[in-house]
Amino acid sequence: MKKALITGITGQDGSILTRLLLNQDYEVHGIIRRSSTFNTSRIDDLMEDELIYNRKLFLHHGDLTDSSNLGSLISTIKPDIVYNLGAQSHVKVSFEVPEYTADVDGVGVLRLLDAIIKHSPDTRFYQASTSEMFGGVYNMPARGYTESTPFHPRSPYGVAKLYGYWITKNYREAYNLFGSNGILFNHESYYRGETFVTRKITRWCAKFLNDRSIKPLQLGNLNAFRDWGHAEDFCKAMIMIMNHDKPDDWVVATGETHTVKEFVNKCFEWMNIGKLEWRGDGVNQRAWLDGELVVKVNEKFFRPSEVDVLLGDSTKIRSILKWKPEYDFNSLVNNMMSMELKYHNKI
Ligand code: NAP
Ligand code: F7E
Repeated sequence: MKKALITGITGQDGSILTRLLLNQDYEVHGIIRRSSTFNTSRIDDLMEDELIYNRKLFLHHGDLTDSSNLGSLISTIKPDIVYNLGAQSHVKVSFEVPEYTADVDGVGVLRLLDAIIKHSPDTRFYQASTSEMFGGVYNMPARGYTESTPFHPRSPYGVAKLYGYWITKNYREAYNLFGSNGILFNHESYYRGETFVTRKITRWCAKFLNDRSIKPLQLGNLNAFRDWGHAEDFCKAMIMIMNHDKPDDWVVATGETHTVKEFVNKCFEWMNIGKLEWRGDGVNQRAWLDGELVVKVNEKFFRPSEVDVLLGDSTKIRSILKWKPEYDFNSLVNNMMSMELKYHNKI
């Protein structure tokens, strides 16, 4: 039985990856942060399953800012694979807590790598790198960003993640560590955090269907383009990356890009309650449905510097590892909206 250790197990990707690995008979260990309220809602059902089905899922307190804790976890668990998914992952928030973001998303990677080299050098290491390292319109090839496009991060989050990317490559070259970077473009699901734009929209829509008198949906930059995929497809890519015979860097993306406004329109299409009428532009954009204001821009959601366009070219992982996403933009929205409706009483 293979052992995997996941940082960020309570997050969107951590919880989805855990399900996939348990189904492949892995023993899964996860690092959780101490919190004054429960923070394991995305994996609580798996903990119950673990008792019933005798699956091997173990949670340990820890933090990417605590090297002594990481050292003792690596030396006692000696995992076959570490998936480093833990991060302060919100781009806008990274402008408010830049030093903390650098500590967790940048230096945190170094702490973990160092613990592996000292206590378990044969452990394979996956680093959750991101399309935010590319930074938007800079040098974007026509078919999208590839593994060889130069980086130009546009937020403290992107800059911190770039350190994590390079230190993983450096430990590969310097110590022969099996360390791979998955450079993942945006991926979403019903399990996405509520303050990321897709989930914020689908969640509002489910509430709106239930009560047409709720306040309008307030968003920031409606014109940003994102290459949105489904988190389940992307977590499958992580496993393929770690099962490959050599460490490498991999872009994972759908190859389609859409604006935030298109995402809103698609959700309204799914609800089948009429077409939005958009008026104005920039800060003054608003959308109306049957004469009622339903969407408006609020500048408080703008970022000091924005990544305007993201599009990924994942030819490498598609041709070498035969990865292919099951979801496209349409089926992603369908899946998120139907899950949201299914569980809307719990919102
Ligand atoms: P997420 O839902 O925000 O989850 C982040 C996880 O990191 C949570 O489990 C969180 O714990 C944990 N965490 C935060 N600070 C930590 C710390 N100091 N020490 C240990 N753990 C900490 O993020 P996600 O969407 O699943 O993304 C997973 C990873 O992929 C992240 O590294 C993210 O930056 C990266 N990424 C995501 C995307 C995407 O589109 N989703 C794309 C590219 C890269 P709590 O639950 O206690 O907060
Ligand atoms: O924003 C715009 C916003 O916060 C997407 C993280 O997982 O993916 C994610 O980062 C776009 C941006 O994701 C609102 O300005 C408009 O242009 O959902 P988001 P993100 O910043 O792309 C990357 C790949 C990661 O690695 C990150 O960890 O939508 N936008 N209005 C809004 N964004 C938010 N959050 N809220 C709004 O109201």
